[in-house]
Amino acid sequence: MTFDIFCRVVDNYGDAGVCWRLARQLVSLGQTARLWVDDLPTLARLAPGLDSAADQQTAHGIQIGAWDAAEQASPPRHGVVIEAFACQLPTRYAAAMAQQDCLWINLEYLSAESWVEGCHGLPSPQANGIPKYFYFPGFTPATGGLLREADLLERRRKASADDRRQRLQALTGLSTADLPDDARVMLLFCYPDAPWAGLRSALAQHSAPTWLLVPGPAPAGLQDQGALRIMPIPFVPQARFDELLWCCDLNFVRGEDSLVRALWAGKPLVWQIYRQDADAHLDKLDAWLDRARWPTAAQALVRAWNRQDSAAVQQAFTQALSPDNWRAWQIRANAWADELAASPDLAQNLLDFCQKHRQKS
Ligand code: TRH
Repeated sequence: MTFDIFCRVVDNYGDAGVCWRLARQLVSLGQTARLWVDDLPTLARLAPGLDSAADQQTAHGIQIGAWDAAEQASPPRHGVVIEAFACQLPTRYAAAMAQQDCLWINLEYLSAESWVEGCHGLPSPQANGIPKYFYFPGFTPATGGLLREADLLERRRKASADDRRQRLQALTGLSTADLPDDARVMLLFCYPDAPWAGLRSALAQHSAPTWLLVPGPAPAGLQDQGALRIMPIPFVPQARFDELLWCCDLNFVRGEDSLVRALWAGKPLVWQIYRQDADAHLDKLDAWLDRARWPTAAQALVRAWNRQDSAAVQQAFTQALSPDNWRAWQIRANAWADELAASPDLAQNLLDFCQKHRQKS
């Protein structure tokens, strides 16, 4: 099948990150993928080697087109058109879809809320004469699932046998010879409003040393203190982002795609969810925490992190790092990754969904 994926970058990296990952997955499943994106420089940060100025190019088997060029393009005959995150297709292109007998999918944002199960896969009638199907990623078999490459957990297992210092050095350029044996390595990938002062206090006073890896410049004021060392690192290509997560004992992640990758790492993680109006994101966070079933202190840490409450972060983090809580958190994180991996991944589910619809029509 041919998949045309449309992506508008609202901000940050997640919109392009999810679409690029999905396109790569579909190609690896033997499908044809075209990706139309309105912000090539952002995509090129995730996939170095792309030409940020080219209207058309092919990379990793994916045809990549600038958004403006899509207005002149034809939808693929009997193909699938994926509108990522309700990004609104170009008018002329959308008008041509019925004649080309396309299947129209709106790929939604990830949510752990239970209503998602009831809405996943539902059609909604559209002005161009064909229905648009809502496709919800999610954490249960009644949803569209989570993106996961077929060999991901096997690659993770193999990487765990490698020397961490060497892996980290090769990936980030950090000189890791003086990484203490008993140090914890943590990644801090968060939004600018994260209450990092609480994290700094908890780690500075902790009995074991911590190396905190910060992609890009660290927030002003987040400096070495006590047992804590701050290590700015470069942004790694998306294809190697998992390796970075695997090197760490705990990953602070954000948005959508880095959350899913940190889940597959099978390690403790702290998620900073993308903010929504009227604090709607806090309900989404609670729904996710219900499924995560972290130890109580780890749950309190995630809530405090998302409420910008530094004092509560310091207290909960200190508790979450106590030997019993830490062990319980590690065990649960690993078990949850295995539980989630028992379901088919999002790209395979999507392909099955489209093939079923094609057979019916
Ligand atoms: O960057 P994000 O916050 O992106 C988004 C957007 O804000 C979007 O509008 C919003 O809707 C969505 O979140 C929920 O977080 P995310 O989704 O984790 O995307 C980050 C991407 O960057 C992900 O694909 C991983 C990648 N990445 C790298 O490839 N290398 C790196 O070094 C780092 C730190 C990240």
